Amino acid sequence: MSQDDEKLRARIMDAILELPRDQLLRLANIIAEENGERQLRPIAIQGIDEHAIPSQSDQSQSRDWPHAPVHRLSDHGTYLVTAGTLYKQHFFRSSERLDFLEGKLLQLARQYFWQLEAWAVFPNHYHFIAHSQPGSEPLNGFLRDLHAATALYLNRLEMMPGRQVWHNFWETKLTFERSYLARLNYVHNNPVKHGLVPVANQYRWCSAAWFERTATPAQVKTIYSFKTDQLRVLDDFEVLPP
Ligand code: NI
Repeated sequence: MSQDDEKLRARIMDAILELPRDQLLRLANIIAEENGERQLRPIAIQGIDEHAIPSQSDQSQSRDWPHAPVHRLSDHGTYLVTAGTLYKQHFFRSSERLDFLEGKLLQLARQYFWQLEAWAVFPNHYHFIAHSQPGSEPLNGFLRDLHAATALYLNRLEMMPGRQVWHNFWETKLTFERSYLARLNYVHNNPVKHGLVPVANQYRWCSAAWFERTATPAQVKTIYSFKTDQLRVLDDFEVLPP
């Protein structure tokens, strides 16, 4: 499949997720007819449960969850990214604001073809590990848009137009398998390091619960067994609970 096809497919899938029920049923009919699968049509329709269709307001359901984790370095580059707010201020200290920041990160990663492998989002900083892929936008552009969109949201909420929200970001290209896997563990479990929860999957705005849901038990066990206390990751943030 060409890159253009991939992009088109991703755009169509995003559009389908937004469709109201009546249009979704029409589309199911069209696909059934195109494929000559008339007998599948009732299944396609029955299979659509109104309550299973995420609504705009249901943040946890409408997340742009990444594809299942791949656990290997990308030929095109795998990066650990950390960004902090200006003076480490707790700008995103509420559930709603963290939802917005995490949601934007997931949405733009998908849109710009960065495959997220681990992430943790806090009121004053975030970390993520992502793979570059063929057709990925440059990391700078991805982060510039993420920071612009989240700063605009925050400044509108607080009526502080033009205020600087983000301080900077730091990226590290990961090139060794072991250091990559150890950093995955570090990011999944970052909410525990910052003292917010006893177990990372209890923290809503990180990848631990998603990772445990999508990876095999053996993969989870392997990655969680990597030592992280000796890692040098830029992470001197005091984090207040949301
Ligand atoms: Ni951190």
